[in-house]
Amino acid sequence: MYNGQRITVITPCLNEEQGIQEVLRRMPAFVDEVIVVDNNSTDRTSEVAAQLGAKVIREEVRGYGRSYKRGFAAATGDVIVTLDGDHSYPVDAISYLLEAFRHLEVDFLNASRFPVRDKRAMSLKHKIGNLILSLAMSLLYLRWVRDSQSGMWVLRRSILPLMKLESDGMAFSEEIKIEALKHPRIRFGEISIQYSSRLGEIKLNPWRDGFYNLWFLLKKRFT
Ligand SMILES: Nc1nc2c(ncn2[C@@H]2O[C@H](COP(=O)(O)OP(=O)(O)O)[C@@H](O)[C@H]2O)c(=O)[nH]1
Ligand SMILES: [Mg+2]
Repeated sequence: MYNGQRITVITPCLNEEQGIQEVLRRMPAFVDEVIVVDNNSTDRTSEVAAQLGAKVIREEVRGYGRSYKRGFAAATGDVIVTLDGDHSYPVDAISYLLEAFRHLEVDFLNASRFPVRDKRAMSLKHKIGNLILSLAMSLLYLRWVRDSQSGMWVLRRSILPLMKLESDGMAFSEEIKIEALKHPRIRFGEISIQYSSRLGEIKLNPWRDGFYNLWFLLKKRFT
């Protein structure tokens, strides 16, 4: 419980046995429920997560968005916090984000990774790609969003039925932000966090996912 609210943390994992250990070891005690959505990892992700107290859900169909939708359906907390299982997002900043969520009086808070202080955390290619995607989203929806691709958010569980979440893949990250910021009843905010280099291997394919996400933005805006 945090300020009288039940807190659920959701982490999608595909072969993150190394990262998920660090994430779960650092999980603050006030978190009521941790859900790890595993997509048939071939390493020990599920075992490690279960051992460290997470509720493990096995999703058969691959995909980042698909996994989040499974996790959301299983979540019971009032407030949901999300992050990757690769230990690149700051687990110890969850209380800071929950405080900001309350003080800014928002329903969806995006954790922006910019400015990136750790030089190894994000390549120049990723930074440029991210800037293009974030500028495109900001222009298409007339709302400044610095990090349209961040995987760390805080949201009230009660807003989930207000959003139409269709993407099963990496575009889910931008889709949930678009759904949040364009809905008149959802208050959207963004705040900076520290981002570090991930443990284990990256699952994102920068060119394929980058261009697909740009196309997804345009399609979502104009159809
Ligand atoms: N369950 C599940 N998790 C995934 C899938 N693809 C990526 N992930 C997880 O989603 C998070 C984001 O992927 P990552 O490779 O870190 O991408 P990046 O942070 O955008 O560079 C990580 O925790 C991955 O393990 C998937 O198909 N299924
Ligand atoms: Mg990551």
